[in-house]
Amino acid sequence: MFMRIDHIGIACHDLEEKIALFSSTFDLTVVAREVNEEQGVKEAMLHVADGEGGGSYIQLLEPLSPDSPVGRFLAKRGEGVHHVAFGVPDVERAMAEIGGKGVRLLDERPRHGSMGSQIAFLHPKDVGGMLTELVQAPTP
Ligand code: V0V
Ligand code: CO
Repeated sequence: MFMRIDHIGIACHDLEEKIALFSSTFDLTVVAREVNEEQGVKEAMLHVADGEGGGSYIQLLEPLSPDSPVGRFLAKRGEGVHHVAFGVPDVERAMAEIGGKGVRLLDERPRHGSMGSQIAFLHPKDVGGMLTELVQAPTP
C-alpha cells in the first residue's frame, strides 16, 4: 500500500527560524513553499532523498491562526512532530482500503497538498496516536 515515507510534518511557531535550523543542522534544501489556506498552514518542504515514485521530505508547518489544526496542536503540545505522511500510488484507493478497516478518514475526498499532491488524513486516535497523511504525488 505504501511506497515510501513522503514526509514528516513538524509543527513550529516560526517557519523562517526552523528553516534556518533544519538547513544548517542537516544540510537540507528548501524545494517548495506554500500557503495552504484550506489546511491553515504556511509550509516549506526540505528535500531529504529520492525514493520509489517520488522524494522524501521534512515539512515545516507554521499555523495561519491559533484556530487551525497546527495552531491547536502547538497550544496543546508545543513544537515537534505533527504527522507522518506515506506515499501511495492512488490516494482514493488507499482511503477506501484503510477506511474499510474501520479507521476514521478526516477527509471525505482528497485535498490539495504540497507540490501539487493529493492528500488525505487519518484520525490519530485510530492509528496509535499518529496523525497519518496519505500522499499521491502528481503524475510527472
Ligand atoms: C490532535 N491530536 C493528535 C494530533 N492532533 N494526536 C497526534 N498527532 C496530532 N497531530 C489528538 C489530540 O491530542 C486529542 O487527543 C485528539 O487528537 C483530538 O484533537 P483536538 O485537540 O480536538 O484537535 P483538533 O480539533 O485540531 O483535531 C485533531 C485533528 C485535526 C487530527 C482531527 O488536527 C485534523 O483534522 N488534522 C488534519 C489536517 C491537518 O492536520 N492539516 C495540517 C497539515 P486527546 O487530547 O483528546 O487525547 S497540512 C499538510 O500536511 C499539507 C498541506 C501537506 O502535507 O501537503
Ligand atoms: Co503534510
